[in-house]
Parts: sequence; C-alpha cells; structure tokens
Amino acid sequence: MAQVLPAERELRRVIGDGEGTPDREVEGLAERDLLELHRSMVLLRTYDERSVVYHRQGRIGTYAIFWNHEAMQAGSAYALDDDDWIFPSYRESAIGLLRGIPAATILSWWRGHPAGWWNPADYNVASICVPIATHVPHAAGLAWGKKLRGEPTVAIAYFGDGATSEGAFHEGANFAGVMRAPLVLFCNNNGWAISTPVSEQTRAEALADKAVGYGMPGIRVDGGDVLAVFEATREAVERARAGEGPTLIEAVSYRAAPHATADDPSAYIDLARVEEERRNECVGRYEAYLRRLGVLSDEQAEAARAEAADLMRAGIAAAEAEADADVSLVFEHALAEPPASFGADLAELRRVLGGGVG
Ligand SMILES: Cc1ncc(C[n+]2csc(CCOP(=O)(O)OP(=O)(O)O)c2C)c(N)n1
Ligand SMILES: [Mg+2]
Repeated sequence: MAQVLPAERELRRVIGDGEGTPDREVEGLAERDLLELHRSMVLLRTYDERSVVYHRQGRIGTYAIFWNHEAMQAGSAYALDDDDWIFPSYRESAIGLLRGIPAATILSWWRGHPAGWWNPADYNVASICVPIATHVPHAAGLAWGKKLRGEPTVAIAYFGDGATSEGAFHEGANFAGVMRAPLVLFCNNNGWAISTPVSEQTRAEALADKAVGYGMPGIRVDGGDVLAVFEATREAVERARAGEGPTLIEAVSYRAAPHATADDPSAYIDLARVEEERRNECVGRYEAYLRRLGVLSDEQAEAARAEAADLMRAGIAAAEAEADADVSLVFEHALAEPPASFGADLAELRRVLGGGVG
C-alpha cells in the first residue's frame, strides 16, 4: 500500500534568493536539462506576451494570459515521457508547444479557426479544456485505460484553484484514487478564480489537503520555482508508473496578470501583491539561478529569446494564411435532422456575413 502523506504545509523550493536562502540542485538534471527547461520557459513566455499583442491588434480573440505560470507548465511537462498524456485547461493552452504542436495551430485555436484543432493521439496532448475541471475524469479514464492495457503511460491533468470546487474534479480524483490510476492532478493555485479569491473558494487550509480524502499524497510546491515543480512532478510520475496511483500537486503562486484579455483585475486584486509577484517572476528567477550556477550566458539567453520570437512570427503568419472556414461548419454534426428552414437560414447567414466567409 502506498503511504498517504498528510499534505505538506511548507512549499517545496529548489531556487534560493541569492541571499539568505540557498540554492539547491536537483539530482539527475544535467546542464543540458537545465538549459532545455530555460528554453521551454522562454518559449512559453514569448508565446504569451506575443499573444496579448496579437489580441490587442485584433488578430486573435479573447486570450487567457498565463504570464508567470511558465515554471508550473515547463517544469511539470519536463518530468513526463513523450508517451505520457497531457490534459490542458485554457490556462495551459500553449503547453503543446513543448510537444511539437506548431504555434500556428494553437494561435488558430484562439482565432476560433478549425485549423486550431489537432488529433490528440498525434502528440498525446488532449484538446484544450474550457469548461472548468471536466477534463479531470477524462484524464483519469485515460490513465486507468492505459493501466488496464498494461502500458506504462501516465496522464497529467492541469486545472486551477477554482476547479477544485467542481464536481468533475472530485469525481475524477476519487475515481483515480479507487482505481489507482496513473494520474497526476496538477493544480495551478494562482489565488484567483477570475474575481473569487481562494479564501472564498474553500475552508480547507490548503488545496493539497483534499488529496487525503481520496487516499493519495498531496504535495505543495512553489509554483514560481521551475525546478521544485519538476522535482515534485517527477516524484508523482514515478509513483504513478510504479503502480502506486495518483498524486495531487498544488503549485502555489499569485496571478500576476488579468484572468484573460477581457478582465480588469484592478477592481478586485491586491495590486501591491501583483507588483511583488511581477518583480519575482519565474523566468527571471530561474535565469538568476542559472547565472549563479554559471550555466547561462547572455548569448544563450538571447539566442533562446530570438528563437522563440522567430517561431511566433512564423506561427502568426501561418495562422493568418489559413483560408476562412466555411460558416456551415458551425452546424456540422449539430443537427441530426435539420429543420426545413435550415437551408434558407444558412443562405441568409452567408448573405449577412458577406464576402470572405465561406
Ligand atoms: C463549468 C464552468 N463554469 C464556469 C466557467 C467560467 N469560468 C471560466 S474561468 C473560471 C475561473 C476558474 O478559475 P481557476 O480554476 O482558479 O483557474 P484559473 O483561471 O485561475 O487558471 C470560470 C468560473 C467555465 N469555464 N466552466
Ligand atoms: Mg485560479
């Protein structure tokens, strides 16, 4: 029987502050790994910052900003094998970049274009989930199915603090616990569910405490510390692969950007806290760590940024080069028996939309 640990109160950390708090090193990570993690974080940061610009230019639709969530995404994804399955929420929309999904595909998703969908089996990355927590049972089911087939695959489901109040989260977590499914439940606790603070979300002292009720370990980790996230996820993945079942990871941060491009958090958020978080953002923290270790040079940092910027330029160009989709696609598979008026309605819709759209 796996031991059920009480959720740890203290946040696990690897990266120190360059002053009183010392740096640690993660066993098994070579210099090459440290730089690969850095490239992944820079890629995600660049994707995010460019996307906000593209949104303001009217080139993509509403966009869920993940600025300062890069450590959680890159650190956890690096602990997976390519055969392991990723179930992202909208906050992790671009995590597929780390599995080779083209930037154009993800940008097309935010443009509401059908080129923004992919076959999940091509990358072992499920569709981006917008309904809160509904992908948690899917991930639990996939993980259990892989176990039944005798495959060593692990699944990871990403969701927010608010998602832990949803029925689907509890159903998925309980199912995974009962079936000892090889699942990692990765909660990005950024302190907010749009304008609802985590203090109004739960009376639990820590979200990781919820793990105990499902008979699985709960781990709390500093969500701005990419190496601590990596280490905690690796531990959870090893448990899962060894047949010991799921783990709940609570990665703690504070949302340093609006919920999405349509949100104005100044109405509810603690702006001083946001400032503090922005000063201590995760890419800069990791770069400072790598420099203290003597691993990252200015040239390498610049090369990572230039590579990511090129990828985004090519990505938006390719997304914008896609021909407009035929408007009838909206109704495809929606109506088993279209009403008699359907043909005329569609013709009217084409007329209203005018030229350019199918
Ligand atoms: C089932 C469902 N209910 C409500 C919403 C509207 N909604 C979109 S984001 C959000 C907040 C989610 O917060 P959290 O789980 O903390 O994730 P975060 O956005 O902070 O990453 C809500 C309520 C939704 N998308 N799905
Ligand atoms: Mg949240």
